[in-house]
Amino acid sequence: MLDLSKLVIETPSWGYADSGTRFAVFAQPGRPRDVFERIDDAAEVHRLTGTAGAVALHFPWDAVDDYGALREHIEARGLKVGAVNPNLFQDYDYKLGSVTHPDARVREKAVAHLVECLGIAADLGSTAQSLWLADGTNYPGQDDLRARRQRLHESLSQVYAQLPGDQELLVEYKLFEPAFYATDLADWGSALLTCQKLGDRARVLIDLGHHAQGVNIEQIVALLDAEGRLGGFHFNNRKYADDDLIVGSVNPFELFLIFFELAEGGLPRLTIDQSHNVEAKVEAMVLSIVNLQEAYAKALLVDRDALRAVQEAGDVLGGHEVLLDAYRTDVREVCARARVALGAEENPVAAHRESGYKARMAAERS
Ligand code: LRH
Ligand code: MN
Repeated sequence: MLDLSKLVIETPSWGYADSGTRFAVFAQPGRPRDVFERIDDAAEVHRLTGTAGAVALHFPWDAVDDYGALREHIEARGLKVGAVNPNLFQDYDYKLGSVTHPDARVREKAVAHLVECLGIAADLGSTAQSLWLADGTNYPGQDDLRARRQRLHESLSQVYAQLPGDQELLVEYKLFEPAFYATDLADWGSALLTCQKLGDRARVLIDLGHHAQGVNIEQIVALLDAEGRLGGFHFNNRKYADDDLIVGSVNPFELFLIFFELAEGGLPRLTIDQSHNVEAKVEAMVLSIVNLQEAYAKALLVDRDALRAVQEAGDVLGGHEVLLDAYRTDVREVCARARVALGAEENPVAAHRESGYKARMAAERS
């Protein structure tokens, strides 16, 4: 019997809210109007799927006056607070960078926001800071690349020194955008070096949309996991750049291979990071969780002893065919039974459509 209870996936509060591209934001009827309604949608996704038991929050997007009340609202709906995501990419002062900015006053402001988020996480019972920096430059010569690196480490070490004992720091890298010449944390290597400089509770977060075309992400998973520095994931999928599409919707085989590597070690923090620009947001999140459940179930099917035997025998295709055997297995039925065992829906997407939740929210939240 497949056991999905170990799969605790964080859905992102921002995945339920308005989102779009620089060209347009298409507001959807029934969209949540505040963090409390975003939590309600996250709870509905967990009710349907059984493995979306936590919600990642973003600040100041989810800021409230009373974090105790917010925590109560989240826990009353059977959810846990996932990672806390600071925001150092929207304030005007951060145009030329935040913790890497040439001006010390701007760096101090950025560090103050990061320290504030340590307190918010403590109030909410969150055990992780999930840090993505938009910091970078657009033209050669715009700034000194080494000086920016030094500022980055000086600023983050001030924050790390104040990191409460039960919290970890997840460092997310991204190849480009919004910077289009040099991004200060552009790849796994620069993120890993930064984590090693900061301390043991600093680990790397992999966002599937943050790599150059053709990069072997499952190999990065294996490498970081072997170093004990794999902190977490932002699951989504892309065809071109940071498209933030539904996980598994473009390259389900890659997702399977990532879970194959993950199943080898322990599961790190698993978070969805998507923006649903034209598709129904709650249904998109439900389908994303189902895709993750199925990739995980297929990865658990791999006959690792058989795989090791053919690999040691140098049987080139033997190993590939062992993986294909698991990947080609239809796990929809075993996942349905596993969800029912968790008190969730056999077919969450169909159940969501039949529930009338979308229409009800459109009426209630008009
Ligand atoms: C940056 C990113 C980051 C979030 C943001 C919403 O592209 O992946 O993780 O803060 O999206
Ligand atoms: Mn991300």
